[in-house]
Amino acid sequence: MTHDFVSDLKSGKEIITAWSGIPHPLVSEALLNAGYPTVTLDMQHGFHDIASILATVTACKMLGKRAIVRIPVGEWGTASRVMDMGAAAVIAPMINTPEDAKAFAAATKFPPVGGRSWGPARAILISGHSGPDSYLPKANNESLAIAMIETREALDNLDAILAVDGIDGIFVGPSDVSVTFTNGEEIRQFGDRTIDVIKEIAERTIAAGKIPCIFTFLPEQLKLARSMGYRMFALNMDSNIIARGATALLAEIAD
Ligand code: 3PY
Ligand code: MG
Repeated sequence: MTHDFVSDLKSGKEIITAWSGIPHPLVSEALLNAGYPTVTLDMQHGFHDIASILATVTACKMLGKRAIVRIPVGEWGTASRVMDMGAAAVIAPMINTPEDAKAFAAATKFPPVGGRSWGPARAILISGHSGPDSYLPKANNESLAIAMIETREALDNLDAILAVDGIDGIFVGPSDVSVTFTNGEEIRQFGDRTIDVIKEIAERTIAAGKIPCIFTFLPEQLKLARSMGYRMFALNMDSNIIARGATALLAEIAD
């Protein structure tokens, strides 16, 4: 049985995704073995590419789990390709306008919601459907298109973005929110100058009936976001987790 985190999220449950920028499936395997229900493979700032996505989606399936992919900015063709490879969800950064959101939904959802081109032989295999006739009517509902809100322009357009058919959730990037809302003056995730923005995005996303998601670095940030209503969280990333583990280990033997 493959764990279906998409229906968990859609039914109101909370999900913590591992976050991977190191483009090797063994790293994601280690994180999934630690207990995360899914892993997000980052092609924007992490170093995953199409080859590592293909290999890591397979590794996830081997462990009975599905993967999420964050695509680079504006790469709608890549959104379709990772869906074809069997990603269960796609996160698109820097969605600033309803036009961005429509292009993203068009790449990830089949008609009548979007315009995703047909070619999901491998996605059918990974999703466990018996064939095209079973996959086609379910694919749009069994996948997630998640739009990142990270700028003032995006906040100004939030209601229009939330109204786009096919956009299932909103993902807040607190680093970019800090940089853009302070006009480059500070990088302080969950800082005093942006905390109200983060709260407002959750409220408006929940009011629109969509899934509020966010990146966090620290457990206390995750708990704060949870108190605001967020339901999907990244909690730090593979490279930092390795570095923190190494630092803690070395500290244990230091004089
Ligand atoms: C941000 O915080 O800006 C992100 O994109 C999280 O990865
Ligand atoms: Mg960002």
